[in-house]
Amino acid sequence: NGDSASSPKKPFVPTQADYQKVYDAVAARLANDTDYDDGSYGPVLVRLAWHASGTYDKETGTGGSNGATMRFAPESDHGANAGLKTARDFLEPIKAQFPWITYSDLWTLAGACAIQELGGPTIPWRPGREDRDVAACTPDGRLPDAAKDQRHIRDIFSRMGFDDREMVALIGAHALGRCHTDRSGFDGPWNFSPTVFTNEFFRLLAEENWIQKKWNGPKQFTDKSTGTLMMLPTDMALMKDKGFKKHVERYAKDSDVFFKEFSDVFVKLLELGVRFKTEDRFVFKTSE
Ligand code: HIF
Repeated sequence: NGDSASSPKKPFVPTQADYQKVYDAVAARLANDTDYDDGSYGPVLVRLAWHASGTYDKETGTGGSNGATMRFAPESDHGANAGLKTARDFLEPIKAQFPWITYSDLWTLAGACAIQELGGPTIPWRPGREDRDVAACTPDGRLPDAAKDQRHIRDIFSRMGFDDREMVALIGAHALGRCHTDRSGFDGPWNFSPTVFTNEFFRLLAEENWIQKKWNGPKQFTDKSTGTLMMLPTDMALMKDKGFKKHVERYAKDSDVFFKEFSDVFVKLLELGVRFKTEDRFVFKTSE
């Protein structure tokens, strides 16, 4: 029969082991390329995965992590996406090494990898996203504006299908990374260890004294004790709103609860707008 003759032409169907190889390649690049920002590309990879997913609109089913349409203008030029070319370029050698993975799977896998490699919870992940062309780019204005308040947070994140608790849990990811004046206009990190995933964002938000920063830039807040940390107006809004504040206090007190609830909601974020063929998710092994 023709089985053996035709088998070399069979399409390559990647297994969990193949995706683990992609994970390992991203993790190795993170470990080797430490000459960037605070020593890691991890935070900007998390931001790429989130901005690729957070365009989802549950009413129309448009946007979300399917598509990877941020490869194209106009979406790549949306103000909210400033600086994310750095993250996309970082992943190009990985895409070249594993050409079978879609960009949309790669960007979300890299976000999950970064959370795990920076000491966060495991982020179970599944493949199945398809890349789309420029026609699928979402309109500008779907991602949040940091200058706004709790009403805006609820508007934007309920459009994606999240409730209050999930919104607060997600925003704990601002433990990672920093703001850049040449990207968003804001400046500085949220805590003292911006390359380690912790519940510090909540502890500092709840316990520090935050005052408005005196400068020529957009309105942001700084900690009274050192003047080196920052909070965005949207971060501060979590303390002004009763429905949000109770979760801030819960997460500030209990890192385990935050890790568990963050993992659940980040998995949900990375899957917005995707029709998967499989229920099963992979749990990637974190590097040593
Ligand atoms: Fe961010 N976010 N984010 N964000 N974000 C920035 C940076 C990061 C918002 C605004 C900003 C989430 C929600 C919101 C990360 C991850 C997540 C910056 C600075 C701004 C202005 C960009 C720059 O100048 O480089 C707003 C208004 C949000 C809704 C309230 C998510 C929950 C926290 C969904 C999320 O996961 C990460 C990581 C960074 C750091 C990027 C870096 O380059 O270090």
